[in-house]
Amino acid sequence: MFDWKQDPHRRLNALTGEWVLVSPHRTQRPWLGQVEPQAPAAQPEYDPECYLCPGNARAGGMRNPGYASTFVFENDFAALKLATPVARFDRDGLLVAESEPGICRVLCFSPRHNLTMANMATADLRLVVDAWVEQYVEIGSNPAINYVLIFENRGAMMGASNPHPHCQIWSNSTLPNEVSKEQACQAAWRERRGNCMLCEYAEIEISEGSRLVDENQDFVAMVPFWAVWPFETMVVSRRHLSGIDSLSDGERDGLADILKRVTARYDRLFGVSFPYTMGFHQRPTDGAEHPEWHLHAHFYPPLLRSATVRKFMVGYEMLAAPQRDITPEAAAERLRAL
Ligand code: H2U
Ligand code: ZN
Repeated sequence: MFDWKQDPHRRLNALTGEWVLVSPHRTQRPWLGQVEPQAPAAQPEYDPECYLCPGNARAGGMRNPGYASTFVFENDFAALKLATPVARFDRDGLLVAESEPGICRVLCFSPRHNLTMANMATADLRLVVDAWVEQYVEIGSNPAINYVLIFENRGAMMGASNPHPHCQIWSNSTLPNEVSKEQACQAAWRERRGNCMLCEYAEIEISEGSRLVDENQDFVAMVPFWAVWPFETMVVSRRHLSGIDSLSDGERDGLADILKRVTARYDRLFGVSFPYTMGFHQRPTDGAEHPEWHLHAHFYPPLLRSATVRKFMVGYEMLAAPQRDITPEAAAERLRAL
């Protein structure tokens, strides 16, 4: 008899159409590889060296105002710029390049250097949600911009340049790869079944329960059936919404609450400020309605078995397909218990 808890198998990611290899029996293997440095000790409330703290100087000579809640500024090292001339290069369909206009901003969640989503007050996180909505709408209304990606790199392990609570917003005119895969799968689903894929998926997760991590009246958080990262989670709105701009007043509070719940569980898992990359997937801002899109957030945390041992995406992952050891159900059970 095949044992889904123990025997190797692959699972389909319905959102991207890609497969992930699950090898639960490998969790027992020893580790003599790289050990990550322990996260630095507690941070001060204000760091005179921090380029995100209120009143401090940034690179390029700008100075932050003495802000009191959230603060948005144009990224001084923007990866994309609006004033990019149109250009296209194509040599025999093999060497193909295109100019790409865009807008990049940084959003500070709080003036306090030492806070994180997990330990911010829910009312203050709600102000962050409001700022996300405002940015999504404002940047998305630019005719040159068709996709707005809001994402947070948390922790040095995930490449965050600074512990000060902040996220980035990168927006551009074409659909980025990950978004494009999710759009194709959601659109095909809607075409075939006349329904929203993530509405149906969330219902299955709620009724099965084995991968649920947390929930409130507006959102559910689960380790997705097809999770790649050991403690990956996905936060999905209960109501069918194509974008963050359709959240009701109550749902904005609900989003703040679920984000705090999920990140607080993460922090309790290994007793450290948990590193991750998180971000929102939602409808492109190309003016179309996009009923196939269902607002959700992905959390991709790198830690595997302790605060100092991380998952590497190398070898088989780089050359073949992503692979995980601990099952999504086992990961969800641990997060649920915290
Ligand atoms: P990360 O921690 O996710 O790298 O985000 C920090 C961003 O802040 C990064 O994109 C920008 C970097 O370009 N930045 C400024 O815009 N001004 C500065 O003075 C330093 C960093
Ligand atoms: Zn700071």
